[in-house]
Amino acid sequence: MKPDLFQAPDYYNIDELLTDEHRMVKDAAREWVKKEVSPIIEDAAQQATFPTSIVNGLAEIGAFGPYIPEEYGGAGLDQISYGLIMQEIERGDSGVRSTASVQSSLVMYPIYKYGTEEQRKKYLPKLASGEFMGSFGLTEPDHGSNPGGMVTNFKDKGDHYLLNGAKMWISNAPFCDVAVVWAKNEEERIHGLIVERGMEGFTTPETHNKWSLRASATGELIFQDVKVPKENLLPGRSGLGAPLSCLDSARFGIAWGAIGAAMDCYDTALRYAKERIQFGKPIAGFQLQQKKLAEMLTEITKAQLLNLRLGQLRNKDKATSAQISMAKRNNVEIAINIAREARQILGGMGITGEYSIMRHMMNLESVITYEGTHDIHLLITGLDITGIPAFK
Ligand code: TGC
Ligand code: FAD
Repeated sequence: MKPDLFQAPDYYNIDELLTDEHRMVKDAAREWVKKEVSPIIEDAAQQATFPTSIVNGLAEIGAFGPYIPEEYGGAGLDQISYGLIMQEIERGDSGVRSTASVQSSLVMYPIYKYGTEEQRKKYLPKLASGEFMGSFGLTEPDHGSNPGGMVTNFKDKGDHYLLNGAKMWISNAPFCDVAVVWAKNEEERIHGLIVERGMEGFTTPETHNKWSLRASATGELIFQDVKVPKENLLPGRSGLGAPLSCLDSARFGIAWGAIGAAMDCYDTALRYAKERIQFGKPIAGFQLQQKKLAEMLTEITKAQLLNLRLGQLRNKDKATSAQISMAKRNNVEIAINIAREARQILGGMGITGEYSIMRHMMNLESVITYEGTHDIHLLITGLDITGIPAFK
């Protein structure tokens, strides 16, 4: 792969709107990605392996629990810092950002928000340091967009719960030490349970042959009569709203992350277009290529502003789920379109692993599907503006 010469586009001087702490956090993550992710990520993706060597670094830049309070091992940062870290990591690779998103928003967040003090103390510091890796089990083979229909269930057996069922498409599953699993009790009410590797009857087979997110490990969570101690239930909230509130946090991180991937594609295409000579001049001098580059930068700039405003609202706890959906949907769509246009600017070179664009493009096919598909987010906006649900 070519050396990482990334220069971030910032057409509207958005950096000026950030605090010193935001800039410090962003720069540290950017430098770390250049040094530790860029040199190894193409090989990891080609070989379809999760690069375990980056776990410690992710913990050091605060990517595991950026907004979790420091007393539990988190970085104690605000939502904009969280977004900036996700943006920089996904600039390197969406799969690496996935690992951080799941660990932070889908494992640490529910334990912090809905767990007991004992659960927080037991799990959060280890998750923040990367000693423990976590996964989040909501999706099932027959229940993806409609998680409320889940059939994974647990029964009260007096001194423990007995868990049965299966989750599919689970990021980090093959190597997770703990899984936050959503299942129905005997009254059909959804609860979160912390399941630990080593519990009898709990297995995590890996999903192979993916053409997307190849540097992220995906798998299943299978529960066959797993005895889960009663103290592993998350008592703070039940019902579908509990896992969906975790998705709000993860979707917010994706809205920022996708812009990172888009920025990398734009920057790569711009540099290539200035250097590549055809018909006696750089292809950047042709109007058709300028149209592509100008439109990419316009969309990136609009999405950066959307993210910043959403971050300000999140900092005041005022962002609605529907606002987060709009940003996730818009930003992933513009990122995937930018990746496709950027790939064309590179011509044949665009399909090789010499450049990051094709990898981003393939990764974004997962990003536009997970955490709520593109169409589901549109329906969430539709519901918000009309008051009429069109899901069923
Ligand atoms: P609905 O009846 O609308 O809602 C059920 C209850 O939930 C409440 N609620 C929310 N609460 C908090 N945050 C949200 N975003 C919420 N959205 C809804 C709602 O108020 C209600 O509460 P209550 O008290 O009245 O019961 O539910 P529905 O069954 O009609 O479904 C709505 C729909 C389709 C929007 C929802 O199911 C949905 O978002 N589906 C998409 C599923 C999804 O996003 N799955 C993601 C799995 S995790 C993942 O992909 C991780 S990838 C990680 C990575 O690698 O980066
Ligand atoms: P389906 O729900 O079957 O949808 C298929 C198509 O039908 C989509 O286009 C969808 O938009 C459309 N559709 C569905 N319902 C409607 C409707 N009401 N109206 C209109 N169109 C509709 N899940 C987890 O729980 N944890 C994870 O860590 C996780 N990681 C993932 C990692 C990867 C790489 C991938 C690909 C997925 C991951 N997922 C995870 C699962 C992901 O959230 C689901 O794939 C996603 O929610 C969609 O579910 P589905 O694949 O079953 O598609």
